[in-house]
Amino acid sequence: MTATKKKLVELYTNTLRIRLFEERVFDLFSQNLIPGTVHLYLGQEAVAAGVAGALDKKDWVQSTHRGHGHVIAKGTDMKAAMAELMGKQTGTNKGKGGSMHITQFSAGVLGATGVVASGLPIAVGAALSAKLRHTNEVVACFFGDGASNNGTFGECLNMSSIWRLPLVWVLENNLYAMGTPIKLVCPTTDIAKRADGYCIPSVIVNGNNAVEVYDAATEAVSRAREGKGPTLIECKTYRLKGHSRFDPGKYRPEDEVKMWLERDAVQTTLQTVLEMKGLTKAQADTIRSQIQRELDEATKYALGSPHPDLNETFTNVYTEAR
Ligand SMILES: Cc1ncc(C[n+]2csc(CCOP(=O)(O)OP(=O)(O)O)c2C)c(N)n1
Ligand SMILES: [Mg+2]
Repeated sequence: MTATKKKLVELYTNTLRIRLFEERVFDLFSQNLIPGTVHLYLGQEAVAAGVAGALDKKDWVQSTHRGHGHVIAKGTDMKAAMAELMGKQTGTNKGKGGSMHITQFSAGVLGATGVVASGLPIAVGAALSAKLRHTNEVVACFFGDGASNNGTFGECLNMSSIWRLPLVWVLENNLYAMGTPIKLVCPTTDIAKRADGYCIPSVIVNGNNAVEVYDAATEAVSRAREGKGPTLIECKTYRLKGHSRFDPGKYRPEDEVKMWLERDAVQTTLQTVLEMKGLTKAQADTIRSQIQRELDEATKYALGSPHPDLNETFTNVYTEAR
């Protein structure tokens, strides 16, 4: 275990921040205050918290359609993220992106994307850019088990390996791609094995424990920064809700859901941090109250923000004519 006491506090705080943010988003979405759709990150919080904890501010993350947790863990302003979800002018993308396009370069967030597996080539490009510019920056790219069956997965892993790019591939294996169980579409549930074919070292971790994810990510980030190339981290995890909107996720067996509820990410991370004496129970309670206040402020800010002006309909949407 490599985490300092300060880091342990950060890991737990970020895991809980994402959980409470997503619970609030679910509530606001149910009240029709968030348009479009949302893919909640509930259940997978420890992955983003652990990976972001191993990155520096100058490093980058590439997100997915299930991206709220990734961008918040990397330091995206919670007010701007909430405003973006509501389509408000004060949002990260001036209200024109919404849930699946939250982007904040100043926080090191390359962006979320609604196109499954489209983040992988973007991450390869960003890592190649960092390498050519000698910036010493590292890129962490999140993607799902479903995305690993897309052709870009093979192309991108190959390129990242042959060019020794400063990349960390973070595979969030939550066992489902929409309603399709992984067992139906993958010959193995340990997708990390595929990295061997590209000579990329890989590791499988409990994605519901931010401390375990952090340890693996720290090693992967060091390798990347030292010019030794990419690592793939497969995080075993589970989403607590359905795929999106009001999908009740009824296709999942009850005993499977029960087993994963017993491995809850917030509880597992808290237990580890308490055992490692990073926090006391009383301190953990104080952290929860602080996050609730932060969240109340972000919600109030987003609700009180204006929608984009009609005159700005096409601003930042198309490139200017030359
Ligand atoms: C190229 C493409 N194909 C299909 C879809 C529809 N779609 C949205 S999410 C999803 C499942 C993705 O599964 P996974 O990568 O495991 O991510 P998870 O939803 O489990 O986080 C699919 C098929 C899409 N958005 N883009
Ligand atoms: Mg999945």
